[in-house]
Amino acid sequence: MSKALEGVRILDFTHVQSGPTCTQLLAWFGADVIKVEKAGEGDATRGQLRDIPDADSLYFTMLNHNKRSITLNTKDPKGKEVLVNLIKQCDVMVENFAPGALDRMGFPWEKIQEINPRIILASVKGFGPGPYVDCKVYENVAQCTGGAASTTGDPDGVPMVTGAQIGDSGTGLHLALGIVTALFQREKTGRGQKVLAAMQDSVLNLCRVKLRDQQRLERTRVLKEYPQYPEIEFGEAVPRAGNASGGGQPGAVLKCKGWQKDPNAYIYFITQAAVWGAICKVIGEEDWITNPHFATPEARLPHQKMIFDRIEEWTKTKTKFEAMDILNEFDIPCGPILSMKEIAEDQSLRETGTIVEVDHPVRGKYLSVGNPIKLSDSPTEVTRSPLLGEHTAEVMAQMGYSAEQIAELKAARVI
Ligand code: CAO
Repeated sequence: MSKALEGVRILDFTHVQSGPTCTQLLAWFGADVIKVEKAGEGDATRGQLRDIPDADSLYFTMLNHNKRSITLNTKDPKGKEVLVNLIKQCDVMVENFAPGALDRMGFPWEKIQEINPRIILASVKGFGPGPYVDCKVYENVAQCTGGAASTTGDPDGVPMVTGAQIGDSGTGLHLALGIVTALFQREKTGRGQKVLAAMQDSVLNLCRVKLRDQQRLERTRVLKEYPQYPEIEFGEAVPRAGNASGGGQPGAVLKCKGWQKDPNAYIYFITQAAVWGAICKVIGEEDWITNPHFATPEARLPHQKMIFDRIEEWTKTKTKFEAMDILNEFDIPCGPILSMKEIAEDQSLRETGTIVEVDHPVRGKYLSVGNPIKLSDSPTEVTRSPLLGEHTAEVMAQMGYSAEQIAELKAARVI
Protein backbone atom coordinates (compact mmCIF):
# COMPACT_ATOMS: atom_id res chain seq x y z
CA MET A 1 0.00 0.00 0.00
CA SER A 2 1.32 3.48 -0.81
CA LYS A 3 1.99 6.01 1.91
CA ALA A 4 0.48 9.48 2.21
CA LEU A 5 3.78 11.36 1.92
CA GLU A 6 5.52 8.98 -0.48
CA GLY A 7 7.78 10.94 -2.85
CA VAL A 8 8.37 13.77 -0.36
CA ARG A 9 12.05 14.05 0.52
CA ILE A 10 12.97 15.71 3.81
CA LEU A 11 16.40 17.09 4.62
CA ASP A 12 16.37 16.60 8.37
CA PHE A 13 18.73 18.87 10.30
CA THR A 14 16.94 18.31 13.57
CA HIS A 15 18.39 17.21 16.88
CA VAL A 16 17.36 16.52 20.48
CA GLN A 17 13.55 16.18 20.73
CA SER A 18 11.37 18.90 19.22
CA GLY A 19 12.54 18.67 15.59
CA PRO A 20 13.02 14.88 15.54
CA THR A 21 9.43 14.27 16.69
CA CYS A 22 8.25 16.29 13.70
CA THR A 23 10.38 14.48 11.11
CA GLN A 24 9.58 11.09 12.67
CA LEU A 25 5.88 11.76 12.08
CA LEU A 26 6.57 12.72 8.47
CA ALA A 27 8.62 9.53 8.04
CA TRP A 28 5.72 7.50 9.47
CA PHE A 29 3.48 9.02 6.86
CA GLY A 30 5.91 7.83 4.18
CA ALA A 31 8.32 10.71 3.57
CA ASP A 32 11.96 9.88 2.86
CA VAL A 33 13.67 11.53 5.83
CA ILE A 34 17.42 12.02 5.52
CA LYS A 35 18.84 12.94 8.89
CA VAL A 36 22.06 14.95 8.62
CA GLU A 37 24.44 14.58 11.55
CA LYS A 38 27.89 15.83 12.43
CA ALA A 39 30.49 13.21 11.44
CA GLY A 40 31.86 11.32 14.45
CA GLU A 41 29.41 12.96 16.86
CA GLY A 42 25.86 12.69 15.62
CA ASP A 43 22.78 13.88 17.42
CA ALA A 44 23.80 14.49 21.05
CA THR A 45 20.89 12.36 22.26
CA ARG A 46 22.53 9.21 20.82
CA GLY A 47 24.76 9.25 23.88
CA GLN A 48 22.47 10.83 26.46
CA LEU A 49 20.66 8.85 29.20
CA ARG A 50 22.27 5.64 27.95
CA ASP A 51 21.04 2.39 29.50
CA ILE A 52 23.31 0.10 27.44
CA PRO A 53 26.99 1.02 26.94
CA ASP A 54 27.81 1.99 23.33
CA ALA A 55 24.24 1.49 22.10
CA ASP A 56 22.20 4.44 20.85
CA SER A 57 20.07 5.60 23.77
CA LEU A 58 16.33 5.09 23.99
CA TYR A 59 16.13 8.88 23.91
CA PHE A 60 17.51 8.78 20.36
CA THR A 61 16.01 5.53 19.09
CA MET A 62 12.48 6.48 20.17
CA LEU A 63 12.59 9.80 18.29
CA ASN A 64 14.26 8.79 15.05
CA HIS A 65 12.45 5.78 13.65
CA ASN A 66 12.02 5.29 9.89
CA LYS A 67 14.80 7.78 9.01
CA ARG A 68 18.07 7.45 7.10
CA SER A 69 21.22 8.91 8.63
CA ILE A 70 24.07 10.61 6.79
CA THR A 71 27.06 12.38 8.26
CA LEU A 72 28.17 15.67 6.78
CA ASN A 73 30.42 18.48 7.93
CA THR A 74 28.47 21.49 6.77
CA LYS A 75 31.21 23.89 7.89
CA ASP A 76 33.71 22.44 5.40
CA PRO A 77 33.64 24.07 1.91
CA LYS A 78 33.24 20.66 0.24
CA GLY A 79 30.51 19.80 2.77
CA LYS A 80 28.72 23.01 1.82
CA GLU A 81 28.77 21.88 -1.83
CA VAL A 82 27.15 18.60 -0.80
CA LEU A 83 24.57 20.54 1.20
CA VAL A 84 23.74 22.67 -1.86
CA ASN A 85 23.08 19.45 -3.79
CA LEU A 86 20.91 18.10 -1.01
CA ILE A 87 18.88 21.32 -0.89
CA LYS A 88 18.36 21.06 -4.68
CA GLN A 89 16.97 17.55 -4.36
CA CYS A 90 14.77 17.86 -1.28
CA ASP A 91 11.24 19.18 -0.81
CA VAL A 92 11.56 20.24 2.81
CA MET A 93 14.44 21.22 5.08
CA VAL A 94 13.69 20.97 8.80
CA GLU A 95 15.95 22.38 11.50
CA ASN A 96 15.89 23.24 15.18
CA PHE A 97 19.33 24.77 15.61
CA ALA A 98 19.89 27.60 18.03
CA PRO A 99 18.83 30.96 16.54
CA GLY A 100 21.23 32.15 13.85
CA ALA A 101 23.08 28.81 13.44
CA LEU A 102 21.86 28.30 9.88
CA ASP A 103 22.95 31.83 8.92
CA ARG A 104 26.36 31.25 10.52
CA MET A 105 26.63 28.04 8.52
CA GLY A 106 26.23 30.22 5.43
CA PHE A 107 22.71 29.11 4.56
CA PRO A 108 20.22 31.90 5.31
CA TRP A 109 16.66 31.46 3.99
CA GLU A 110 17.31 33.73 0.98
CA LYS A 111 20.18 31.51 -0.16
CA ILE A 112 18.25 28.28 0.44
CA GLN A 113 15.33 29.68 -1.59
CA GLU A 114 17.68 30.75 -4.37
CA ILE A 115 19.12 27.23 -4.56
CA ASN A 116 15.65 25.65 -4.62
CA PRO A 117 12.62 27.97 -4.88
CA ARG A 118 10.27 25.01 -4.22
CA ILE A 119 11.85 24.06 -0.92
CA ILE A 120 10.06 24.56 2.39
CA LEU A 121 12.29 25.59 5.29
CA ALA A 122 10.70 24.56 8.58
CA SER A 123 12.18 25.66 11.89
CA VAL A 124 11.57 25.15 15.57
CA LYS A 125 12.80 28.01 17.69
CA GLY A 126 12.28 28.74 21.37
CA PHE A 127 10.64 32.09 20.73
CA GLY A 128 9.19 34.00 17.82
CA PRO A 129 10.37 37.52 16.94
CA GLY A 130 10.62 39.68 20.05
CA PRO A 131 12.89 40.23 23.04
CA TYR A 132 13.86 36.55 23.40
CA VAL A 133 14.25 35.68 19.73
CA ASP A 134 17.96 34.84 20.14
CA CYS A 135 17.57 32.56 23.16
CA LYS A 136 18.23 28.84 23.25
CA VAL A 137 15.33 26.91 24.73
CA TYR A 138 14.68 23.48 26.19
CA GLU A 139 11.38 21.81 27.10
CA ASN A 140 10.83 23.19 30.58
CA VAL A 141 11.78 26.73 29.58
CA ALA A 142 9.00 26.57 26.99
CA GLN A 143 6.54 25.22 29.55
CA CYS A 144 7.42 28.13 31.84
CA THR A 145 7.25 30.85 29.20
CA GLY A 146 4.18 29.48 27.41
CA GLY A 147 1.88 29.72 30.44
CA ALA A 148 1.81 26.03 31.38
CA ALA A 149 3.90 26.17 34.55
CA SER A 150 2.15 29.15 36.14
CA THR A 151 -1.19 27.39 35.75
CA THR A 152 -0.07 23.88 36.74
CA GLY A 153 0.45 22.51 40.25
CA ASP A 154 -1.18 22.58 43.65
CA PRO A 155 -3.14 25.74 44.46
CA ASP A 156 -0.69 26.58 47.25
CA GLY A 157 2.41 25.06 45.64
CA VAL A 158 5.18 26.25 43.32
CA PRO A 159 4.77 26.49 39.52
CA MET A 160 4.96 22.98 38.08
CA VAL A 161 6.11 21.51 34.76
CA THR A 162 4.30 18.48 33.37
CA GLY A 163 5.78 15.18 32.23
CA ALA A 164 4.04 15.51 28.87
CA GLN A 165 6.59 17.10 26.56
CA ILE A 166 4.33 19.81 25.29
CA GLY A 167 7.25 22.14 24.54
CA ASP A 168 9.25 19.70 22.46
CA SER A 169 6.91 17.06 21.07
CA GLY A 170 4.03 19.54 21.13
CA THR A 171 6.00 21.96 18.96
CA GLY A 172 7.11 19.11 16.69
CA LEU A 173 3.44 18.35 16.05
CA HIS A 174 2.69 21.98 15.26
CA LEU A 175 5.65 22.10 12.87
CA ALA A 176 4.56 18.91 11.09
CA LEU A 177 1.15 20.46 10.43
CA GLY A 178 2.86 23.61 9.13
CA ILE A 179 4.98 21.54 6.76
CA VAL A 180 2.16 19.52 5.22
CA THR A 181 0.11 22.72 4.91
CA ALA A 182 2.99 24.42 3.07
CA LEU A 183 3.35 21.36 0.82
CA PHE A 184 -0.37 21.60 0.07
CA GLN A 185 -0.06 25.30 -0.80
CA ARG A 186 2.97 24.56 -2.99
CA GLU A 187 0.73 22.38 -5.14
CA LYS A 188 -1.06 25.59 -6.18
CA THR A 189 1.74 28.17 -6.13
CA GLY A 190 4.76 26.09 -7.07
CA ARG A 191 6.68 28.00 -4.38
CA GLY A 192 8.16 26.93 -1.11
CA GLN A 193 7.98 29.04 2.04
CA LYS A 194 9.33 29.39 5.54
CA VAL A 195 7.49 27.66 8.37
CA LEU A 196 8.16 28.63 11.98
CA ALA A 197 6.85 26.95 15.11
CA ALA A 198 8.07 28.69 18.25
CA MET A 199 8.00 26.59 21.40
CA GLN A 200 6.50 29.39 23.50
CA ASP A 201 3.68 29.82 20.94
CA SER A 202 2.98 26.10 20.75
CA VAL A 203 2.76 25.71 24.53
CA LEU A 204 0.51 28.75 24.72
CA ASN A 205 -1.69 27.28 22.00
CA LEU A 206 -2.09 24.18 24.16
CA CYS A 207 -2.84 26.43 27.16
CA ARG A 208 -5.45 28.58 25.47
CA VAL A 209 -8.12 27.59 28.00
CA LYS A 210 -6.03 29.34 30.65
CA LEU A 211 -6.00 32.57 28.63
CA ARG A 212 -9.76 32.11 28.43
CA ASP A 213 -9.86 31.87 32.23
CA GLN A 214 -7.61 34.93 32.62
CA GLN A 215 -10.17 37.02 30.79
CA ARG A 216 -13.08 35.49 32.68
CA LEU A 217 -11.26 36.24 35.94
CA GLU A 218 -10.66 39.86 34.96
CA ARG A 219 -14.33 40.31 34.16
CA THR A 220 -15.97 38.42 37.04
CA ARG A 221 -13.15 38.26 39.69
CA VAL A 222 -14.01 34.62 40.35
CA LEU A 223 -13.55 31.19 38.72
CA LYS A 224 -16.25 29.12 40.32
CA GLU A 225 -15.06 25.78 38.97
CA TYR A 226 -11.58 26.25 40.51
CA PRO A 227 -10.79 24.55 43.86
CA GLN A 228 -10.12 27.98 45.42
CA TYR A 229 -13.82 28.80 45.21
CA PRO A 230 -15.53 29.79 47.48
CA GLU A 231 -13.03 29.92 50.39
CA ILE A 232 -9.98 31.60 48.85
CA GLU A 233 -9.96 35.01 47.20
CA PHE A 234 -8.65 35.10 43.63
CA GLY A 235 -5.70 37.29 42.69
CA GLU A 236 -4.99 39.03 39.40
CA ALA A 237 -3.74 36.03 37.44
CA VAL A 238 -5.20 32.58 36.79
CA PRO A 239 -4.11 30.46 39.76
CA ARG A 240 -2.90 26.87 39.78
CA ALA A 241 -5.91 24.59 39.93
CA GLY A 242 -4.48 21.28 41.12
CA ASN A 243 -6.34 18.50 39.36
CA ALA A 244 -9.53 20.45 38.70
CA SER A 245 -10.84 19.67 35.26
CA GLY A 246 -10.26 23.00 33.58
CA GLY A 247 -13.49 22.62 31.64
CA GLY A 248 -17.18 23.14 32.23
CA GLN A 249 -17.55 19.77 33.98
CA PRO A 250 -15.92 19.55 37.43
CA GLY A 251 -13.43 16.71 37.94
CA ALA A 252 -10.97 15.41 40.52
CA VAL A 253 -8.38 12.72 41.14
CA LEU A 254 -9.83 10.35 43.75
CA LYS A 255 -8.27 7.57 45.82
CA CYS A 256 -9.10 3.98 44.99
CA LYS A 257 -8.60 0.72 46.87
CA GLY A 258 -4.91 0.21 47.60
CA TRP A 259 -3.93 3.88 47.45
CA GLN A 260 -1.93 3.57 50.69
CA LYS A 261 0.69 1.42 48.94
CA ASP A 262 0.20 2.01 45.22
CA PRO A 263 1.06 5.57 44.10
CA ASN A 264 -1.20 5.15 41.07
CA ALA A 265 -4.32 3.69 42.74
CA TYR A 266 -6.41 6.68 41.74
CA ILE A 267 -9.14 7.49 39.26
CA TYR A 268 -10.05 10.73 37.52
CA PHE A 269 -13.73 11.31 38.10
CA ILE A 270 -15.86 13.83 36.22
CA THR A 271 -19.20 14.90 37.64
CA GLN A 272 -20.70 15.48 34.22
CA ALA A 273 -24.05 17.23 34.60
CA ALA A 274 -25.78 14.88 32.18
CA VAL A 275 -25.14 11.86 34.44
CA TRP A 276 -25.54 13.53 37.84
CA GLY A 277 -28.50 11.30 38.69
CA ALA A 278 -26.49 8.15 37.92
CA ILE A 279 -23.56 9.39 40.04
CA CYS A 280 -25.86 9.95 43.00
CA LYS A 281 -27.32 6.45 42.62
CA VAL A 282 -23.89 4.78 42.34
CA ILE A 283 -22.60 6.43 45.53
CA GLY A 284 -25.88 5.97 47.42
CA GLU A 285 -26.91 9.61 47.72
CA GLU A 286 -30.13 9.53 45.73
CA ASP A 287 -31.64 12.47 47.62
CA TRP A 288 -28.93 14.69 46.07
CA ILE A 289 -30.76 14.35 42.76
CA THR A 290 -33.53 16.65 43.99
CA ASN A 291 -31.87 18.45 46.94
CA PRO A 292 -31.64 22.15 45.87
CA HIS A 293 -28.01 22.32 47.16
CA PHE A 294 -26.93 19.66 44.65
CA ALA A 295 -29.60 19.43 41.96
CA THR A 296 -28.05 21.84 39.43
CA PRO A 297 -24.43 22.34 38.28
CA GLU A 298 -24.48 25.95 39.55
CA ALA A 299 -25.79 24.88 42.97
CA ARG A 300 -23.08 22.22 43.24
CA LEU A 301 -20.12 24.53 42.57
CA PRO A 302 -19.71 25.83 46.16
CA HIS A 303 -19.86 22.22 47.46
CA GLN A 304 -17.38 20.58 45.10
CA LYS A 305 -14.94 19.54 47.80
CA MET A 306 -17.65 17.93 49.88
CA ILE A 307 -19.12 16.19 46.81
CA PHE A 308 -15.78 14.77 45.72
CA ASP A 309 -14.98 13.70 49.30
CA ARG A 310 -18.23 11.72 49.31
CA ILE A 311 -17.55 10.17 45.90
CA GLU A 312 -14.07 9.25 47.11
CA GLU A 313 -15.58 7.32 50.02
CA TRP A 314 -17.11 5.16 47.30
CA THR A 315 -14.05 4.95 44.98
CA LYS A 316 -11.89 3.90 47.96
CA THR A 317 -13.94 0.71 48.15
CA LYS A 318 -13.05 -0.28 44.55
CA THR A 319 -9.85 -0.75 42.60
CA LYS A 320 -9.40 1.84 39.87
CA PHE A 321 -10.34 -0.77 37.25
CA GLU A 322 -13.43 -1.93 39.14
CA ALA A 323 -14.53 1.69 39.53
CA MET A 324 -13.92 2.29 35.80
CA ASP A 325 -16.08 -0.73 34.87
CA ILE A 326 -18.96 0.25 37.15
CA LEU A 327 -18.92 3.95 36.17
CA ASN A 328 -18.76 3.15 32.47
CA GLU A 329 -21.95 1.13 32.75
CA PHE A 330 -23.64 4.43 33.61
CA ASP A 331 -21.71 6.50 31.03
CA ILE A 332 -19.97 8.44 33.82
CA PRO A 333 -16.74 9.86 32.34
CA CYS A 334 -13.71 8.67 34.31
CA GLY A 335 -10.24 7.25 33.78
CA PRO A 336 -7.84 5.22 35.91
CA ILE A 337 -4.44 6.79 36.57
CA LEU A 338 -2.29 4.40 34.52
CA SER A 339 1.37 3.93 35.34
CA MET A 340 3.93 3.67 32.53
CA LYS A 341 4.33 0.00 33.51
CA GLU A 342 0.61 -0.61 32.99
CA ILE A 343 0.68 1.26 29.67
CA ALA A 344 3.74 -0.67 28.48
CA GLU A 345 1.93 -3.94 29.22
CA ASP A 346 -1.44 -2.90 27.75
CA GLN A 347 -2.38 -5.40 25.04
CA SER A 348 -4.93 -3.17 23.32
CA LEU A 349 -2.30 -0.44 22.81
CA ARG A 350 -0.01 -3.06 21.27
CA GLU A 351 -2.78 -4.21 18.93
CA THR A 352 -3.40 -0.70 17.58
CA GLY A 353 0.32 -0.02 17.09
CA THR A 354 0.32 2.76 19.66
CA ILE A 355 2.92 0.78 21.61
CA VAL A 356 5.34 -1.11 19.37
CA GLU A 357 8.25 -3.44 19.94
CA VAL A 358 11.21 -2.59 17.73
CA ASP A 359 14.37 -4.61 17.12
CA HIS A 360 17.69 -2.78 16.97
CA PRO A 361 20.98 -4.38 15.86
CA VAL A 362 22.96 -3.04 18.82
CA ARG A 363 20.48 -2.65 21.64
CA GLY A 364 18.09 -5.51 20.77
CA LYS A 365 14.34 -5.28 21.38
CA TYR A 366 12.80 -2.20 22.98
CA LEU A 367 9.38 -0.61 23.31
CA SER A 368 8.42 2.59 21.62
CA VAL A 369 5.38 4.73 21.05
CA GLY A 370 4.15 4.21 17.50
CA ASN A 371 2.28 6.67 15.34
CA PRO A 372 -0.60 8.11 17.39
CA ILE A 373 -2.31 9.31 14.18
CA LYS A 374 -3.91 6.47 12.22
CA LEU A 375 -4.60 6.89 8.50
CA SER A 376 -6.72 4.11 6.97
CA ASP A 377 -4.98 4.38 3.58
CA SER A 378 -1.48 4.99 4.90
CA PRO A 379 -0.66 2.51 7.63
CA THR A 380 2.50 3.04 9.68
CA GLU A 381 5.19 0.40 10.03
CA VAL A 382 7.69 1.49 12.64
CA THR A 383 11.26 0.63 11.67
CA ARG A 384 14.34 1.10 13.83
CA SER A 385 16.34 4.31 14.02
CA PRO A 386 19.47 4.46 11.84
CA LEU A 387 23.01 4.01 13.11
CA LEU A 388 25.18 7.11 12.77
CA GLY A 389 25.97 7.61 9.08
CA GLU A 390 24.43 4.26 8.14
CA HIS A 391 23.07 5.62 4.87
CA THR A 392 25.77 8.12 3.90
CA ALA A 393 27.08 6.17 0.90
CA GLU A 394 23.59 5.14 -0.22
CA VAL A 395 22.22 8.70 -0.14
CA MET A 396 25.35 10.18 -1.77
CA ALA A 397 25.08 7.63 -4.59
CA GLN A 398 21.39 8.47 -5.04
CA MET A 399 22.40 12.11 -5.30
CA GLY A 400 24.67 11.29 -8.20
CA TYR A 401 28.07 11.01 -6.46
CA SER A 402 30.38 8.31 -7.80
CA ALA A 403 32.08 5.72 -5.57
CA GLU A 404 35.43 7.56 -6.01
CA GLN A 405 33.94 10.91 -5.03
CA ILE A 406 32.30 9.33 -1.98
CA ALA A 407 35.62 7.73 -0.95
CA GLU A 408 37.43 11.07 -1.39
CA LEU A 409 34.89 12.96 0.73
CA LYS A 410 35.12 10.24 3.37
CA ALA A 411 38.92 10.38 3.42
CA ALA A 412 38.75 14.17 3.83
CA ARG A 413 36.27 13.67 6.75
CA VAL A 414 33.64 15.76 4.98
CA ILE A 415 31.10 12.93 5.24
N1 CAO B 1 28.22 20.01 10.52
C1 CAO B 1 28.86 21.04 11.12
N2 CAO B 1 28.33 21.81 12.09
C2 CAO B 1 27.07 21.50 12.48
C3 CAO B 1 26.34 20.44 11.92
C4 CAO B 1 26.96 19.68 10.89
N3 CAO B 1 26.34 18.66 10.30
N4 CAO B 1 25.14 20.38 12.53
C5 CAO B 1 25.12 21.36 13.44
N5 CAO B 1 26.28 22.04 13.43
C6 CAO B 1 26.68 23.18 14.25
C7 CAO B 1 25.74 24.34 14.13
O1 CAO B 1 26.00 25.04 12.94
C8 CAO B 1 26.10 25.13 15.38
O2 CAO B 1 27.29 25.86 15.14
P1 CAO B 1 27.49 27.40 15.61
O3 CAO B 1 27.16 27.44 17.07
O4 CAO B 1 28.92 27.64 15.32
O5 CAO B 1 26.57 28.23 14.82
C9 CAO B 1 26.47 24.04 16.38
O6 CAO B 1 26.56 22.82 15.61
C10 CAO B 1 25.56 23.80 17.53
O7 CAO B 1 24.19 23.90 17.19
P2 CAO B 1 23.14 24.38 18.28
O8 CAO B 1 23.53 25.72 18.79
O9 CAO B 1 21.79 24.27 17.71
O10 CAO B 1 23.30 23.29 19.43
P3 CAO B 1 23.40 23.47 21.01
O11 CAO B 1 23.66 22.10 21.52
O12 CAO B 1 24.36 24.51 21.43
O13 CAO B 1 21.95 23.95 21.45
C11 CAO B 1 19.55 23.77 21.64
C12 CAO B 1 20.90 23.03 21.56
C13 CAO B 1 18.46 22.72 21.59
C14 CAO B 1 19.47 24.55 22.95
C15 CAO B 1 19.43 24.74 20.45
O14 CAO B 1 19.65 24.04 19.27
C16 CAO B 1 18.08 25.44 20.37
O15 CAO B 1 17.76 26.35 21.14
N6 CAO B 1 17.27 25.04 19.37
C17 CAO B 1 15.99 25.68 19.10
C18 CAO B 1 14.96 25.32 20.12
C19 CAO B 1 14.77 23.84 20.24
O16 CAO B 1 14.50 23.12 19.33
N7 CAO B 1 14.83 23.38 21.50
C20 CAO B 1 14.39 22.04 21.82
C21 CAO B 1 15.47 21.15 22.10
S1 CAO B 1 14.81 19.63 22.66
O17 CAO B 1 14.59 19.86 24.27
